[in-house]
Amino acid sequence: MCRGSKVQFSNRALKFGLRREFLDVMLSSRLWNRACKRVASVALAIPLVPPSSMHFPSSGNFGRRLSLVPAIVSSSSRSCSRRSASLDAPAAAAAAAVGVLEMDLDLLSRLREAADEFPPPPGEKYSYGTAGFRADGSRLGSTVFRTGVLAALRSLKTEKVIGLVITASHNHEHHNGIKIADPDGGMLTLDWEEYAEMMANAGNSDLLLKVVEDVIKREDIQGGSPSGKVFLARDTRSTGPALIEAARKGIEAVQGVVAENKGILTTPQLHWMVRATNKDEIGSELQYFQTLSNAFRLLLDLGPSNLFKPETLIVDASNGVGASKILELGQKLEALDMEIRNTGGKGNVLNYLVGADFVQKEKVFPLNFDASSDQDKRCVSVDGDADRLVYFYFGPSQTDKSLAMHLLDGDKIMALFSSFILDQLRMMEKSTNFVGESDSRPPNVVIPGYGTVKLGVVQTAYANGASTNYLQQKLGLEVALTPTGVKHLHARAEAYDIGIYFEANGHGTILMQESFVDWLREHGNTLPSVEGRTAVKRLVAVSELFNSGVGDALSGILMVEIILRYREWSIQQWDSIYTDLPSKQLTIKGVDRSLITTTADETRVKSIPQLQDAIDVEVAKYKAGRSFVRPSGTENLVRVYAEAATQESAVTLAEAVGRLILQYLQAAPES
Ligand code: 16G
Ligand code: ZN
Repeated sequence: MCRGSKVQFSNRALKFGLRREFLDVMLSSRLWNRACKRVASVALAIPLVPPSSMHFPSSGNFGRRLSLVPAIVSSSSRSCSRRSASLDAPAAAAAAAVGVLEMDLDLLSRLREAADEFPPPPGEKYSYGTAGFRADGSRLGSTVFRTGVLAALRSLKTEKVIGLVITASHNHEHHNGIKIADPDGGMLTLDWEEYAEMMANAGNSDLLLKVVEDVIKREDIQGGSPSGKVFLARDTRSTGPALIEAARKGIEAVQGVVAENKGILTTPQLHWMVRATNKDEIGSELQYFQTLSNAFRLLLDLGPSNLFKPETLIVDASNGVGASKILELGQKLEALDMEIRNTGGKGNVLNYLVGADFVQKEKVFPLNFDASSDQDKRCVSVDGDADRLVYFYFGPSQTDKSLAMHLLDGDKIMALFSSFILDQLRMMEKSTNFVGESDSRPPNVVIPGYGTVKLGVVQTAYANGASTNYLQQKLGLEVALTPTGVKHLHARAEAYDIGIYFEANGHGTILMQESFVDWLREHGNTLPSVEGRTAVKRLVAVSELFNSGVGDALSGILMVEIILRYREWSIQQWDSIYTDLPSKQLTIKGVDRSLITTTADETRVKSIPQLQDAIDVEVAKYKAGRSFVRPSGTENLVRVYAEAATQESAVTLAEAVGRLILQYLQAAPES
């Protein structure tokens, strides 16, 4: 920072001379750390009019003294000793007299040197995308280092612990990625994504320093105390350890910030630990397991007596981090029998033909599952970093007698959760003998003493039309649509007292406002009936079970398993709450995805109106047809979604729209 301040302060110095105002500016600048201030104090202590005992060359009244500031500043990105060497004689003497020469001098004194170790690969352009940076793991060192720097600055800015996780989620093993968890355990605030991109794309260390200094200025970040801390974690990818080291170096290149490596964790675990730590709770992994398993047990205890016990749950762990974590969780839960498959190890490739993304997108069962030997069993797939889950089973297909895989995706999970939460609210409402007026009908529930409890669900354009219909028509809920990406759904869900969000791909959570949960804790036991009070306790337990920062496959599994027990439902009964409209997803590679921009809900192309017109014409040919295209935020491709009355027509529609993309994007001018 001091280094970057060089130009700024040199100019100011020229303008002000070495007048007291200038030094005052220096001293009051929040960009200067204590050490810089001390050196400036020393300068202030030197009389402004040179004492007769000191002889300055005749470069004007202040010429000699002017060099003090640039000298301090210009050396500030180097070591202290080099800095002191560049102080001019009187300043050095004065500084030495008060013993400041060996002090750490500023926030970024180590950054340049550290950054030089991680030069950015030429010609790459990084985008923070839907959920952090993603690229081939071997080419991510510089981006990870720089994101480490940003996380450190974010920690100084917020004066809280920040999280940084190295993962590429459901993507191939050779990919990797990095994303930041904010102090509340949520995703990095959108305003800072721009900084992340500016830093990742700075062409060399000088430019990086410049960007960092700008961020420091814009955010008015101060060094010194309190110091910052960043928790680091990674998934099981082979490039993970080297990238963790790059992140650590980035974090610790910022003076006063330390990295704490939490080892291998699921993404949601890291988010949870950051949130808990910042709330002055115990933010350990052990406590995470304890919290989830306690909430699970409590919910079972609060359920109907003689709780129904379903068969063993079969878990596809995607050969990822979820395998060991689900095993560990399972060991704490007597009431949940699980058989875990695709646990990684030799020859078992992360996310390859396994995992939630594969199962949900391809609608195919994962490796090591078998339609006939696993027939009717309740199965769940999580993704590579265990923040998504989808359920499935093998049973007779709807069209013939053959065995088919039946998918219960994020939409169906959300439908299950929403109906459960709604039941609890209705029980509380009933308990108060509240005679509902129009505003107590869905989506609102009125609890005297609290008022209207706002319950809402959030989906994206990928939500199956049948699920939206179920939520709106059957449950009477308000359904909000946002762009793809948890950060968007999460932000929208925060508008409710209880916001439930899920993407069809299985990422989602139940979010409860802290003020609502506080009210439940404080006043819930005043509800007149046992049923009402029990419902309150269940809601409080649900708030404990769920990771309120991001979706968590482990919480999701526990919640599904609880509701099935309460309802005494098999997976088939759960599946039958509505029937999905047939759908198909495709990806189109080899086109410039940046040429496509869409409306906010991602259902229509904005940038190429002719393409949208052509899609409309195609969709109109199909009964119950719906299709949209959007550029991926995580991969270099365009995605196509299509829905129609039959599976064959959904596939044909998706393929037709895919051809339109090729036709229009290849014809479109270069961006
Ligand atoms: C990431 C997002 C997920 C989103 C997906 C879209 C998080 C934690 N994850 O996995 O929400 O659905 O990207 O990917 O935000 P796409 O842009 O490639 O379609
Ligand atoms: Zn994931």
